[in-house]
Amino acid sequence: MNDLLNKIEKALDEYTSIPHSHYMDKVFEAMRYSLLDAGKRVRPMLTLLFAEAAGGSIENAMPFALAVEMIHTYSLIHDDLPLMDDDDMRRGKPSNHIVYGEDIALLAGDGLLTLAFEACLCEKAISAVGYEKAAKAALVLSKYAGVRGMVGGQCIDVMSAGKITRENELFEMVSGKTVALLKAASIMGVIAAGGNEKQVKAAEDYAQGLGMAFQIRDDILDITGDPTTLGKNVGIDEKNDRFNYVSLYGLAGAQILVEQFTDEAIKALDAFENSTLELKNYALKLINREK
Ligand code: GRG
Repeated sequence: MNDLLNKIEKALDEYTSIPHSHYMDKVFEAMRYSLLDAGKRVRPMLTLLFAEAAGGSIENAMPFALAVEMIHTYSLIHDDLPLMDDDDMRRGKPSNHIVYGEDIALLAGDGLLTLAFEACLCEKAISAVGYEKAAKAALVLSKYAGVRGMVGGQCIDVMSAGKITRENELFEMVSGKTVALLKAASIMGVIAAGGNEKQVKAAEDYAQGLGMAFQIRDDILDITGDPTTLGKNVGIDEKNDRFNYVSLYGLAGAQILVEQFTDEAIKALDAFENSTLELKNYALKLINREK
């Protein structure tokens, strides 16, 4: 695991070391400030682990792992802006706009969003997996990151503040806001490895369970978590009048759901012939995560 994390870190650094004019110094610094040496790297880990599970290599899947982490980081930068969640701390340091200003933070997010698609379709990606798989992966990423996925879920979140009180609406919001990008991460790993449709479906099902568990644990940590360990502020949902799984089931009930959704994720792994022990252990590790 640590070896994979180091490889992701090194590749993110290399991929964002792009020659540029001095007018762009600040935006590149801002992009790298939020992207590098930060975060748990859940999404790129899923891409790499699913690539291995489907019989592929870490190296060939790496451009897609970088892409999903860049999209995730852009969403965090934009989410922290005063016009969204208005949060001043992220990944253990002041949020991007606190350091670079709102204009540069917006552009740094845009820069990461678009660079992600360049990573999927760059020369290295094409020579690793070929045009067809690279295009398929880019399509999956665009679908799950956009209005059909993460952006759609975020729209429900923004438009529904104080209004959602039913579980089916909450499920729809979380399936977009949090689950969709985890699905993209997992499916892209299978695609990069040349996996079959059954494996694509299994990766999707695993991410559905893991993503629900991940978000519900996030809701719990928003109440019980330590801001220093988490690297972000707590009490955000209450501040923003957001209904979540803890409002619905209480802390203990929500933790039971975390375990149930994790079980569902693990069951989906039966579709793979190669060992999926690391994916299983990864899901189990996230059940009691404190950050
Ligand atoms: C399009 C203007 C515009 C904004 C998009 C889509 C979006 C903003 C924000 C959604 C991002 C968000 C807060 C999703 C919730 C998912 C979640 C639990 C994120 C935290 O992920 P971790 O814990 O974070 O993996 P690290 O820092 O470890 O990577």
